[in-house]
Amino acid sequence: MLKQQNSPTREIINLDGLYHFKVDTDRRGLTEQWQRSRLETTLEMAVPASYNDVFANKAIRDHVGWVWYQQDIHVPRGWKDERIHIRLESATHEGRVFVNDALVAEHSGGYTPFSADITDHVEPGSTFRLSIAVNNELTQETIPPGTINVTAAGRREQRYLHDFYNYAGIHRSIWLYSTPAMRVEDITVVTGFEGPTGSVDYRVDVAGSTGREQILVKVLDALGEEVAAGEGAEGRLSIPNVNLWKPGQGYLYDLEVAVHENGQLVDVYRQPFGVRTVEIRGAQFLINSEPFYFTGFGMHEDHVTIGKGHSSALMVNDFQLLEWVGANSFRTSHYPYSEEVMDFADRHGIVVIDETAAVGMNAAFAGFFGEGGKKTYAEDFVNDATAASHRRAIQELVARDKNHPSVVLWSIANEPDISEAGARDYFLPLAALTRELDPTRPVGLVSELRGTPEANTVSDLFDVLMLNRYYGWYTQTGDLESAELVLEEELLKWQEKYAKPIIITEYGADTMSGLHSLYDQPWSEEYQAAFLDMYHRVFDRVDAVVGEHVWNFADFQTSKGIIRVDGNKKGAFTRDRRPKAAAHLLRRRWTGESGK
Ligand code: GCB
Repeated sequence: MLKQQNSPTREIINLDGLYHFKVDTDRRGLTEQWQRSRLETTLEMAVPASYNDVFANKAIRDHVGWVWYQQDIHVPRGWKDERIHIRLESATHEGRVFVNDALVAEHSGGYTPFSADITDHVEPGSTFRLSIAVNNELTQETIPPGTINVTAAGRREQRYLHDFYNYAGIHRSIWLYSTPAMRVEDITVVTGFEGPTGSVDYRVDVAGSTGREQILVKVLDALGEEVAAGEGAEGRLSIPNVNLWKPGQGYLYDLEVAVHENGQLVDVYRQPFGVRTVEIRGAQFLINSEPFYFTGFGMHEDHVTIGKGHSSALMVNDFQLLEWVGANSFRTSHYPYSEEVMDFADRHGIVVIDETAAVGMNAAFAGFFGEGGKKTYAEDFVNDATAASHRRAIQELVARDKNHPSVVLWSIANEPDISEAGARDYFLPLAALTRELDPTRPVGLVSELRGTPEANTVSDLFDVLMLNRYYGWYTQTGDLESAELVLEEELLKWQEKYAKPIIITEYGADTMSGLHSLYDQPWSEEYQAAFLDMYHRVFDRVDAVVGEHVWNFADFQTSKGIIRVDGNKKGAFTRDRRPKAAAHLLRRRWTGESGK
């Protein structure tokens, strides 16, 4: 799916800002068709942002169900002969879009974009009423899954087994845009190189084809100079003296695709891309045929007040801190991040492990909620409907992110149960689907402690082993000596059994910024630093370890619970992005001499 773009044949209007906002407390909005008139409300809500922390209102923060956004939108008079589209970069977790009275789009999956052609519903030169209903409910049919309970006090309550707050709303931008009737609908770019010559295999899909169009393509370098050209919907182009996209050096080209008819330009679209290769060889992860070692974090889209809302200023600051600390990569734990983040990573040479929102699919975690003995792959938890949503989540992620050079690895789930009967049948088709959609990138799944080298039934299905480990925190608490022994022992078993690259996708300790101790005191800054230091010693002794992602980049909000104190505090930075002692330690390792 292509993003909206300004070009000589297309125009875009950003629809961010304040919307009339109404919480559908009694679940009446859809049946009463609130889109048909002005919302009865005095509340206003900003897009993009999570609504939860914006109002000083517990009922809004804890609301389970639909909320409505509404605004009048003007359509430019100059768009008379154009197709007119609306695109939401996300609506978390389910969105319905109405133009005046009509439903024009519905989408489930809170972190991927969707769009609709609304030409037949609007009049250029006039105004329409845009209403967007957004539902935050998580069920067995959603990714991530969840359940809705009624509390003893009669309140509907959202439960879920993942460890981040269920922020909701319109987290990313909304766009109105025009295209010609015949237009570039999709572009796929796959790159390679031989010596100094880059290769670009491209495919263009055209919508509204008249059957008489001519497709012309050009490769433009970073200065806008043409370096290759061709014709046709598919083909291979060569770039002499190619500038590779490399970690730390995000060199980008544009593939300019022009659709002509009768010698006239009909549509033109520029798709940025980088020339690079990714390959697994034995236990090595190669980018451009060179071994790559991942340093960085599992992150979250999470900030004070705006929750999971995108902010360009805060995004730039996060990337600045990644650079300061010497991180070369991150994982989009535990859902696809905003398209602006992916574009920024491309431009700045930051390597990304791109993850679906399949998180919390593990009955073992239900124990925390007093629901021991539950099964994961069962009618009342991860079932066929969950699998269907999971397939869609993978399809939408690959469709959105396939052309990003920064993305080097797909992570199709975080910490599902991988040893229970049912796990292999569940993941085998999903791994195959991901490879079919994108044969060029390795595929993995992130696993937790219980999926040991002996017990798991799925690790052979994947190209990379991504492991989350918390020895010294959840087990061997405060005992780093023992933790060091069991960690090393386990990693050596993985290395021996699978001979695949291992990325430690999570390791970390909750830490109260400002708490100090002379002893191995969990929650102190010293303990977090000693914990990370110990893991690093072990990583440096295990050859198959090709990456270390600390959990987490920054403290983040979670649902309430007795093991969280106003959120998860495993950040190297606080929630307002101040460095803990651990951040300085990581900086020394990742920018200095020590380390692999
Ligand atoms: C994990 C999860 C992550 C949690 C983390 C923790 O294994 O993948 O979402 O936040 O542990 O801090 O417990």
